[in-house]
Amino acid sequence: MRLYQVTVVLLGLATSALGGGLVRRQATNDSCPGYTASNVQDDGARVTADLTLAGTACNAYGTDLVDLKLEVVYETESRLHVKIYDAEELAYQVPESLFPRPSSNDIDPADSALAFSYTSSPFTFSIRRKSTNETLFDTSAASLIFEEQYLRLRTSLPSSPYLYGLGEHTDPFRLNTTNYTRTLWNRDAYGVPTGSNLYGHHPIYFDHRGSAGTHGVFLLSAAGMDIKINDTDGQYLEYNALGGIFDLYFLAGPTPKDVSVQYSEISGKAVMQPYWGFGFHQCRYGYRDVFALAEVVTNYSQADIPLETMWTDIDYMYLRRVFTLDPERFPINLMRELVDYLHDHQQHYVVMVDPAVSNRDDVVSNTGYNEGVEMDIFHKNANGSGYYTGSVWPGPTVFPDWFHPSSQEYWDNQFLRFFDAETGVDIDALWIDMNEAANFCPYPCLDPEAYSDESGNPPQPPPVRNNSDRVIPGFPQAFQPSTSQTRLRSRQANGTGKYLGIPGRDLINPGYKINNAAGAISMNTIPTDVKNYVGSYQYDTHNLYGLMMSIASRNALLARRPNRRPLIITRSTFAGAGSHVGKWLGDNLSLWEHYRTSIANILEFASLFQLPMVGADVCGFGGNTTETLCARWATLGAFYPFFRNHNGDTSISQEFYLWPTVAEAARNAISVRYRLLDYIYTHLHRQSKTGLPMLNPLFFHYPEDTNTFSIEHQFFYGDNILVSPVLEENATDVTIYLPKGIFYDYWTHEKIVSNGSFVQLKDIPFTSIPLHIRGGSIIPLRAESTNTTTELRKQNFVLWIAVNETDQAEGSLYLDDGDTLNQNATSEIKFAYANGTLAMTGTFNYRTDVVIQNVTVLGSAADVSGNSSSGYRNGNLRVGGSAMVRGPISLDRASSRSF
Ligand code: MIG
Repeated sequence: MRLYQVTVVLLGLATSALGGGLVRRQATNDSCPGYTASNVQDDGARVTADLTLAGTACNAYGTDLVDLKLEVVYETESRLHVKIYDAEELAYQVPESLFPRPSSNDIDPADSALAFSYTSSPFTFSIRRKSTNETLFDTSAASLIFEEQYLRLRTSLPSSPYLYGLGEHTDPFRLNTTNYTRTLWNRDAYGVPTGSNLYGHHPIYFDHRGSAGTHGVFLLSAAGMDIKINDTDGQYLEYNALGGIFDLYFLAGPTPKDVSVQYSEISGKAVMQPYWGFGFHQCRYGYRDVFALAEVVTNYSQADIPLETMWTDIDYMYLRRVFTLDPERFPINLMRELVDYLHDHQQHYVVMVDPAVSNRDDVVSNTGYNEGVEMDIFHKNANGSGYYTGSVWPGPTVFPDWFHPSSQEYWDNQFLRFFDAETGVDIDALWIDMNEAANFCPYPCLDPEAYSDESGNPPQPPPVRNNSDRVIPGFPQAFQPSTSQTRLRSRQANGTGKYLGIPGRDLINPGYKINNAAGAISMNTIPTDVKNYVGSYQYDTHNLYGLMMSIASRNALLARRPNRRPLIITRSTFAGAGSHVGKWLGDNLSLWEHYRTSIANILEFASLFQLPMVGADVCGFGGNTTETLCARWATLGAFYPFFRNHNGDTSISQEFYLWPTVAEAARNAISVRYRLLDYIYTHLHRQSKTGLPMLNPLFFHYPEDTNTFSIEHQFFYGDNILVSPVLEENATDVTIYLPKGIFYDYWTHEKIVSNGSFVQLKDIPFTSIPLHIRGGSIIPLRAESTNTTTELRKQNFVLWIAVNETDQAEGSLYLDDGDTLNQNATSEIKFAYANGTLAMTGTFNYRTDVVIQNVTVLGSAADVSGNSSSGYRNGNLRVGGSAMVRGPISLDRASSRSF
């Protein structure tokens, strides 16, 4: 290796591994020499060059690499790929198996929307949008630094840019532009604090420049990093990474939606979800036994609130050990009866699985551990001896090494056994947690026995509850008082190599300290010097752990139910995760603030990161919710793609039926959600095919309307339903922005012609939520809501035609069986309305008896009187416009009707 061997001893650089102190040597960076380009080869679509360190190494945080390579590829008309990597090709690169690279068309640069240019000495490059001659990216802002453990690249930006993305975070949707650091290092982040690194790693940003266009920049890197945005020294964005390479994709847009589509060509297309996954889910941490689950199911049904899926947290496990059942509280026979009951009632069941496996084998046999030992798939200690032992819920635990070639077989086996449909817990979907990976034992983990929760307590089983007084109507005998009592008793790595990481680094204490909120990078996770089976280290692959568990889990669900779409909800993600799984946003709190920020957070995942099946814990996870917060949150959550009430173990209960207002809010909201289920399902299908997002921030629709650029509390559900929740505690009004155009109040069908203004909506009860339909759209709805999505699929459709200024509208409807992985008969129907005629075209292969039973043209009848709040006041749906029934319209064939 031709590395500078000069070791500059930097005084003050030594910091404690435990403290994770933030020693910065920014001053040193300024003396870094950068690189000189030579041997430039330009064959049109591809430009390559050698980059050589241009002077004395600055060794800011380690050793400068002397020889780099540049590769620029004009991959498509709208995508330009710039890669700066070490000539030796040792620095870590994310394997193709985890992040398949898009293929390049190697186009003629003349056909590209973007142009790459460079200066040789020092080497800098810039990316320009040719149509406007606008510079999008310009690295002359600071010298390039490429060290063994520190990489820096800075681009200058126009002042006060509109940047979005770089998740996962709970900061404003439009990112701060001054003195701002976004740290990416996946972490168990209880309370989802702002200004800190959270569970997921998505290094893409959208740079929106209004009428000058939008572009995207994706850094394909798994490295821990700080991305700094500031305006000292000119406005800039700067990557500061702990390793990897600069693997940058520039996406030309020019519209925000174009960028989403172009990113989907890199990240992979979102995975299709089962239809029932859009039903309402109930969960909490702390359901103490199977009776408690049954009670909740019954209570929902008695309250007449549709419950699609019952969830169970780690409570079901024997002392929190994965792949075991607590034989007293969650005995297998009752678990099977519970699941049978749910299935008989067209409901579903989901449990949590954590990656960490308890290393104890007592009382209840720990097959998950024993088989893992037999297959030797757990992570070894950094010194190679024995398994690395940390602490998670069950106390001392080991961690699957997803790089181990047998890890998939191991995971499949656990799922096939524990979730066996005939003898095990017959789950319908899966919830995976703690996969950052989270570890309660701080680094260095000297006593894994000592930590099994955040406060360091050993695992405590909940007290057994006397069931003699518990009547659970509708459940089988085994759940009733007479019988419940009796039931209750009842080799080492291959060494480093290509792309596996530069050898000889300090994998625990890199010189540059990212701003990890947990402290040092090994803190509360698998230590970063732990080697993966293939020879790479957690130092480089930490951020991939959740993605790898996601992929293994999806495969394992497919192993037990081939050809059924797996619904998997994960906490930790990496770029591209949306093509495998859905995600929830982790441990928010029952705060109005978190209710509000959830909107930007779901938009980030659905619209920017191509992970559309996303939702926050409705009513809040930590802390105690209130009746009004939970009511409002029920109505907002109904417009999250993934809609689940989930709660922490020490919080007061928050099932929707517990307060009258919340119950009514939930009934209203679920009813709207279900009636619109095919509408949003159609959008998910579209996103899975094209990358066009199923949720839209306002600026996605109105990219030239500057009023929309910072809006983060309103969004479009699908393309056409504007959701504008009330935002403040005790408030019954909200000021919303209605972009220029025609809108129709969802509840009253009142037509609103907006010239692009902020309007105040008043008298919005806690049981409702303002919704507006965009003029120009046709919305397919089920005629009635139902108790389950299985019943919903038997309902006829109605169409609401919301015409635009020229009395036209269009919409679409996708139909399939809702569950099969490989569909063989689907319908993709386009509706178009013009000149009083509704035309249906498309493909019509999905067989159904369901028809369109009526069609309503909104706002076509004489005025609907009253202001926009009147519809809320009495809670009734008042239909303005004319409902036209012209006999049922079949969904089997193209047709055309005049009205
Ligand atoms: O450290 O399984 O985010 O949803 O209820 C907490 C218990 C572990 C964190 C998850 C949360 C879940 C909880 N888990």
